Amino acid sequence: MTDSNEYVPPKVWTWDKESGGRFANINRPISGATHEKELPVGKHPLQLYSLGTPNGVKVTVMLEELLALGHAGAEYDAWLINIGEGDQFGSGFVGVNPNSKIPALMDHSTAEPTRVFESASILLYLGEKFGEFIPNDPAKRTEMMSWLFWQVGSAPYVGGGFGHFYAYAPYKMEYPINRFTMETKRQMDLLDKQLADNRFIAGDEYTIADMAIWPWYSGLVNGASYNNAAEFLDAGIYTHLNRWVEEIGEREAVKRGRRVNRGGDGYLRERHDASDFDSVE
Ligand SMILES: N[C@@H](CCC(=O)N[C@@H](CS)C(=O)NCC(=O)O)C(=O)O
Repeated sequence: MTDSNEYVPPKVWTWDKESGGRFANINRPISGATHEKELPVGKHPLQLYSLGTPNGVKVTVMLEELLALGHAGAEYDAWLINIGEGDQFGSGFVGVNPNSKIPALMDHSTAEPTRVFESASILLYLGEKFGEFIPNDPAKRTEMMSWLFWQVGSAPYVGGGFGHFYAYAPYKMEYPINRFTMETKRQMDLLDKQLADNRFIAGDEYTIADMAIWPWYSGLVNGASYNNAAEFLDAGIYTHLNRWVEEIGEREAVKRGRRVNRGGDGYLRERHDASDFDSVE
């Protein structure tokens, strides 16, 4: 370790727009809208404004799982919010999520349209609305909630910590990479131990906790995240986590949910009907 380039913080931090790194152009220290822009509204009661990142995939998987169970009321329009272009700072989007992050949901089936933001809050909202993927037994429900909240608290160490410094920062720095690799591997080890004794995250039932956790840790395990960080993380050693990643990934609803709000062959930038998937097969 060398401290020759040590940063000495000024007395008062000021906004340096040239700080570099991926996302530098969209990060800002001020909340709220930067421009006027209405959101489109499609034909279904549920309008999702999102992107096919792990946080976005949680919700499209849930909606596809609900549809697979026959809940016609879970039909949805999914609109792509390009966070690289700053769509999350449009006035319409900020009206649905004042925190300017995907995913955000509007439910037009309620007397007054209901806005829902934060991915886990959306999962809970949909789980309660349709009575699915949340255990009825109080002890099982509590265990499920614990893992759901664990995911919300843990993801920033993986994405904003490990992923950012390993893959997106303008240059590699040993200290933050060490710090967040340590934490990311600790989380993977924790999940591995939990999944050694349980088929699903919260026990024997597939729940919204699985839907919240899977998109994040499947990417670490199968190499999809952070320029194939699986090797660096030695992800193969977490055998129970790998088993669960594979099992969940085989579900048809998960396969469909992963294809929504993304560009590229086989993916849907927008999704307005179940038949949309056939059009890009
Ligand atoms: N805790 C939030 C995190 C959402 C989040 O970080 N979304 C990212 C994409 S995965 C985003 O919209 N970033 C845009 C920005 O920060 O401006 C959730 O779970 O919904």
